[in-house]
Amino acid sequence: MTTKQLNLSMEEKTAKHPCYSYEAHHKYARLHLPVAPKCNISCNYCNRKFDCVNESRPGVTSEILTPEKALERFCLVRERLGNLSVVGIAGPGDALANWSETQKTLKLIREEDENITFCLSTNGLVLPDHVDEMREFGIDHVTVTVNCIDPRIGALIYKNVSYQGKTYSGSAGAKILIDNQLQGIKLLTEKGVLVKINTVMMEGINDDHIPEIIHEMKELGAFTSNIMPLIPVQGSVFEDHPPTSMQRITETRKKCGENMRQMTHCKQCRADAIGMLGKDCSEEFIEGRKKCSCKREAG
Ligand code: CLF
Ligand code: SF4
Repeated sequence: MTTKQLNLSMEEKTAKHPCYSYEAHHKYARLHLPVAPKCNISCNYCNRKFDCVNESRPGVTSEILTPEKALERFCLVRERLGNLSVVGIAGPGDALANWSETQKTLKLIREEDENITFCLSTNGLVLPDHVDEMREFGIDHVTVTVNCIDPRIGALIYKNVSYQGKTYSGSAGAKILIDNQLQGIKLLTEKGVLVKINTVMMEGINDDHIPEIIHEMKELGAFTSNIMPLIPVQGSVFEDHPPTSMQRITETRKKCGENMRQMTHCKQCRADAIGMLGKDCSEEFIEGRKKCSCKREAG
């Protein structure tokens, strides 16, 4: 494939993705299928009673679907929403820590629909093990949450990391996570996958480090960056940490924007979100779901 062809196909993929394209988020809908409950790391800003904070507004809990139920939901949503362009797996834990459920779901949907775009969000711990299979399943948009590239900073962010049957803490755990994130991102971008980097900005912890992260991500070929505020969650290690000010977020996005395109319209959606960003219509599809009255926007 020539560079020109690669660029063209990237543009085509992006044009209808509501997170990767600012313009698309006014026109196209995404469907999150909550098939991934387990997680293999423990972030200090997480309370595992709720959805993964790396992609979600804290304090919501999504129901878990089996792959078969997820297929049913996909068919129903596709029938009713003419503008559905993306199916995403974003928790409520880590999509790759539940790879058998994730892959089964995507396989069932691909048999039903050849064209829908697949999107996946992960903390990246086991990313290098899955890149080839992810490509086979046609996953061409992947979000990796990278909060630091320095294990000493990681030791402040991650309580522990469970990898290959052992649990690591402190900078040893953070180093395993970071090394695998970097390796996995490189493997993905080499295969033409559009990688988005989510970063939770924690004042006094990784705030001054973020431009360095984004510089490294650019070197690895990442496509876009989404810097999100820490929203302290009750019951998490960081429950008393100050929330990140939107002014700091805006300043950091501006600085990092010199290096990589910045997402500014993230809505920190729940793991079972349905519809256009900011216009969730999951209550039409999920029994007992009340319309979300939360007006909070991350960007
Ligand atoms: Fe979902 Fe995430 Fe894919 Fe989008 S969300 S898996 S990239 S299809 Fe989008 Fe929601 Fe922000 Fe995520 S607004 S939380 S960035
Ligand atoms: Fe929680 Fe997500 Fe971190 Fe796992 S990756 S501990 S679900 S915030």
